Amino acid sequence: MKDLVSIASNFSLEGTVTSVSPLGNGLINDTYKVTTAGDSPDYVLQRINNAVFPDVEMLQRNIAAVTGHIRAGLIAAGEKDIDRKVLRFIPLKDSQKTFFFDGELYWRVSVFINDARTYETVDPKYSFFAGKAFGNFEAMLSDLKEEIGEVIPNFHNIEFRLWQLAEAVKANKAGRLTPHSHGLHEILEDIDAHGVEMCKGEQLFREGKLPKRICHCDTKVNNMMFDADGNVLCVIDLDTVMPSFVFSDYGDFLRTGASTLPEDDPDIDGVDFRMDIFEAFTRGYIEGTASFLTTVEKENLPYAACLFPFMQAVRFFTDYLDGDVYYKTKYPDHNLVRTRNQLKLFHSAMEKVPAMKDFIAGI
Ligand code: GN1
Ligand code: MG
Repeated sequence: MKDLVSIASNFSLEGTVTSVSPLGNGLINDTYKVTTAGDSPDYVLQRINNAVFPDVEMLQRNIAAVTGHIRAGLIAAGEKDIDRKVLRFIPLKDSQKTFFFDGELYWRVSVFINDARTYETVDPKYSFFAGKAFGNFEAMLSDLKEEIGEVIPNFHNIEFRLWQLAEAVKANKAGRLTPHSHGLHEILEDIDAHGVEMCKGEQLFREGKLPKRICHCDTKVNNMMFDADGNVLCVIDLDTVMPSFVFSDYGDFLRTGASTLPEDDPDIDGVDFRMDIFEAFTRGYIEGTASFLTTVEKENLPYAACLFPFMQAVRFFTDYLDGDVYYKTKYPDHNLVRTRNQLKLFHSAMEKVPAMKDFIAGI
């Protein structure tokens, strides 16, 4: 294990470091809490997963632009306690860079937010707050001048994800697709039957009817910090912030928040799309985005609620055929179970599209 205290000592921290200990349960980066003596702030030290994010310069430039803009907006609005409402990354001692390369691994440090917590599941009340907070996040970034790079190109482009699946089928790297492989061809047929319909967003974009905006692109509920009274403090995990359709943030939250079961639960029949969470989150999201959301975007929110479980099924199934090289798996068919789970959620959401449309029309 690297000497974490000496890695942290490359950053301009206030105070004396007393301990470094593991923090959180992220799947991509390794995260630690850096505790300092006395009244100095504590910090979060992270090892950046350089395989998933090869362009660390761009990654940190994006995050600096986003956090700097939100910070300026909060100051202009007369907000207090700003270091708990937006992340602050710490530069190195000898340069303005906000990451440190130790010759092998990349590291960064931000201020630790005191007296805050995250949640793994949501009730309708919290999903309303989450909708509003993710909507506000996009609203705050709607007048950002700096260019934000596509840190993972085509990340939420379903046409690209379907192309990747077709390539995985052709290559059949893990040899999992055989004429007799049970159920796999049915999955491909199911995906194929809905592919064109699910590419509607990309089509609207080509027709000039749908904008790209700066989105968070990883809007799981546990990426939001709440204070002790249940108020939203800020949005965290800003690695995937990039230009995308608003469908990304709206749809990916519901994919996790509105499912009756976790994304890898093998009880496929028990997977269902929850309308109570949908309604509360949608109400919050529409309130938070009132300043910019267009009619086309608003009318297609039910499509987004279907697109994200569909896209996740495509991504999981691609990885299954590739031999489990992208997502961490705990058993051989883990990605296949995830695929079936997400396809079930997709169909459940599809059935509820008319009800979703009625609800949105009534707001
Ligand atoms: C990955 O690691 P985590 O859980 O934050 C993935 C998301 C998927 C998610 C599925 C960079 O996110 O896009 O929705 O798994 N992140 C990346 O659980 O690929
Ligand atoms: Mg993440």
